[in-house]
Amino acid sequence: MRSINKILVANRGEIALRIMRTAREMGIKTVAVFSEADRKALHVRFADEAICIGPPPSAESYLRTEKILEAAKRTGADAIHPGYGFLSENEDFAAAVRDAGLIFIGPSPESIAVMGDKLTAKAAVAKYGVPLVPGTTTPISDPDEARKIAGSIGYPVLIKASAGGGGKGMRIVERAEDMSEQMERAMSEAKAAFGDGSVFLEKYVTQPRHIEFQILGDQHGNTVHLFERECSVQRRHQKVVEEAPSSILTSEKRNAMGEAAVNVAKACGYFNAGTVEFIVDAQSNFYFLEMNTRLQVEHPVTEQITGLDLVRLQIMVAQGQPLPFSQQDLKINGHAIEVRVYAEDPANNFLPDIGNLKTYVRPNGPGIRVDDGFEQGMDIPFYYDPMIAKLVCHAGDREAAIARTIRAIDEYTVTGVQTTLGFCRFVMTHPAFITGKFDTRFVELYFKPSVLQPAPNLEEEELAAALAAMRLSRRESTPEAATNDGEISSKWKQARLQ
Ligand code: MV4
Repeated sequence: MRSINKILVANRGEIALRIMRTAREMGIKTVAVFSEADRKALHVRFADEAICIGPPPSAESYLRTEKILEAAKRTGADAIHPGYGFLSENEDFAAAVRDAGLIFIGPSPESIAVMGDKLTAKAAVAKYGVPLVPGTTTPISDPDEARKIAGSIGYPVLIKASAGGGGKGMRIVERAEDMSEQMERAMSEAKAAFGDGSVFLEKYVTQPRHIEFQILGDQHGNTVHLFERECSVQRRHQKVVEEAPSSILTSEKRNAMGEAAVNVAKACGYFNAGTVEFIVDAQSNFYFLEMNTRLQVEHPVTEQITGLDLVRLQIMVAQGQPLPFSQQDLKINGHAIEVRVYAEDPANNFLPDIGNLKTYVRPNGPGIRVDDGFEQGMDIPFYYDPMIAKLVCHAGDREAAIARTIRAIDEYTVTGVQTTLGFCRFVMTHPAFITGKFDTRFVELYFKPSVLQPAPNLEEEELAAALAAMRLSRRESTPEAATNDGEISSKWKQARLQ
């Protein structure tokens, strides 16, 4: 047991704030690091101390191990939380933090290394009886051998880069005659993108669902799972909506997958919070895909259904404390949905729409949680991920959580930049989403820009407000006029609520 007094958060935005809030509740001091683009950011204001670590590009600031370690030394921080992204899954960073005599609030560098490479990850978990997609567990470079394997598992097959992640470097092979060309392409792409040209083969699972399990391990060998998150609604490997629990899992399947997830963690001696990703086919067979060795963006849905604070648990585990509960103590309470609010224009191929948050009014009320890092009037910097906020709604069951999410989206008012709120509303109201009958092709199958109602500009909003006021005052005297104007203004109102 080594107690932490001051945490440096090696991150920015909503996740830096999220971590600092828990630290403060635990009586732990906080240090922010920031780039020159983030001088006025909320995480800088929230922290007890803040240190500038360089120019705006992440490669010159948030990705610089030596600057972060120097900031820790200068402020006397005794632990570093990496958040997600940036250096969070960099084994050299985790090792450098440990070698500087500081506590890394994350897993060991060895666990990060094993799970960072898909082939070493598959090899490690195979020994623990975790189901894998049929395919190879060693690199393959000979097209003849690849055709032989593909012939026995059946086409289509998928070529994946061992070092890749998030769908990068994947290639579908439909027929034997395409194998040589696709393998060559995959290997050279992987070499260029990751500096490692190793590829492997897997049977291509069609219509898959992406279901991931939150796991948590301590440094005494205890590991539990905190149930699943359904993340099938994605756009180009970018998650859009996440929910917990998944509407397709029976409790038997949940237990089986949870047990497999715990075994994945055990296979790499994992401690801290982590996520085990599974792909689930149309027959409900599940297969291990990869493990993310960090706190995830979508961790709040798990917090809402379990009542736990994952950051607090990460800090406790990092201090060497045992988990304060066992698997049998954990229960799912209700249903939670997270929608990601990006400064992107869904009508224009989701192009980032960075700029000034002219109006920024958050939804509120029962069951609403907004994790964000902005206030009205702030600029969204061009250099980083354009996520404005995560809107998390919790209710007694899935139907109520969907209704609550729609209500909250309609309360959310953002002007100055385009956002994905209207797109998320489209998802919430789509029959396939409502019935739970969807897979990772949801966006591809159902979304086109014309499904979005147009978002008005500010003058139009003012006009709408004036029309609404007129309608209200006339309704008392002349009903016909009210009906007529009422139609116009309700259209405006619908548009405004996007
Ligand atoms: C697959 C697959 C089908 N079959 N593997 C995409 C990202 C990476 N984590 C793995 N991915 C996939 N692996 C086999 N053998 C389909 C995907 C996939 C996917 C997975 C999860 C969520 C969204 C996805 C979108 C497209 C493809």
